[in-house]
Amino acid sequence: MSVPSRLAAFAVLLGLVFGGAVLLGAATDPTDAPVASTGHGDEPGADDAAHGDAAPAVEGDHDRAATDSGAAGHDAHDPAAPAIGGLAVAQNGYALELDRTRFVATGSARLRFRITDERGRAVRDFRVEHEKRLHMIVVRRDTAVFRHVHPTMRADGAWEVDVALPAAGTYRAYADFTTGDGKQTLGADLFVPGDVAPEALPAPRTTDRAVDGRGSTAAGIDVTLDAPPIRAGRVTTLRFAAVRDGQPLDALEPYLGAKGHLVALREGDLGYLHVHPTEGAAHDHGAGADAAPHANETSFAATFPTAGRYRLFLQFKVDGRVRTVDYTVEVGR
Ligand SMILES: [Cu+2]
Repeated sequence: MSVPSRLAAFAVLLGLVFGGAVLLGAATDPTDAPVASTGHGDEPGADDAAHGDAAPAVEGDHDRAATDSGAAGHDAHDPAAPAIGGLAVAQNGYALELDRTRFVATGSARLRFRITDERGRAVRDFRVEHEKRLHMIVVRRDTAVFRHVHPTMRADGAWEVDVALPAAGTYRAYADFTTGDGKQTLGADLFVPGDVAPEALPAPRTTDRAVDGRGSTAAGIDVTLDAPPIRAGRVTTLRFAAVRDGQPLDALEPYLGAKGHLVALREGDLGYLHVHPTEGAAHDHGAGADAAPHANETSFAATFPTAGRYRLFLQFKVDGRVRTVDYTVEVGR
């Protein structure tokens, strides 16, 4: 084949792959509104490739001290101490061991893994946190795909869960759990081979339309984020209010023991922030006292450790269905 025709064939192939990715995106999120979808719909340009397929992000441990407190105990936390997790596959004596890390793009991939201790034995003594013994978050490294699933543990300590990895790319899988040594968040990369069209981070905006587990926005629920200008290292209260047709929702139904569940990820390394609902005495640090007085609101206290952009994924339940909204926020120095 001549060089020009090879190029032409390549261009056609790119077009096919690109079209496929768009179709996949549409299948999981049919919204074409300019919302920060969970996601897809924002132009999947290749301009963001710089971090789309980053190498495994086992970073230095300058933040380790904040999370390395074995004596921290159950859900003990100091809101003033920035804590970021998920950057290491093994930390604090625990390791995340995945049976496999390569998958095909599919609606349902079976993840199997164990949490092991320093002797390589499967850990089985987990504490219930937010109603589950282990939470698993899976995010494509451009944050365009977000999953939150709850694996089940077999008697031998192996965990299993099905998760949809709808398009090619590198994904970060976080295992978020609590043991007698405190809260742990380990992370490992998953690979879905194929042509990747990394999406740019959505621009910051304060309102997003909720997507349900089927990718539908038909419920017409909009959630607005209200927060003061965010500064690195300071406790910030993030308040979310849900409306439908412009009217405040009557209630946010209990989800994982609270009115909402928030995941915050740092752009660049996908560092996983620990954020805490401000509702309920057990979690109330004062910073968010009476921060969520309305039935349609939920709020969290977060300390963003460094300046830059972060992605927020808020999940809540309305009409019996878990719904997700996402945001990009800028954190100043
Ligand atoms: Cu969970």
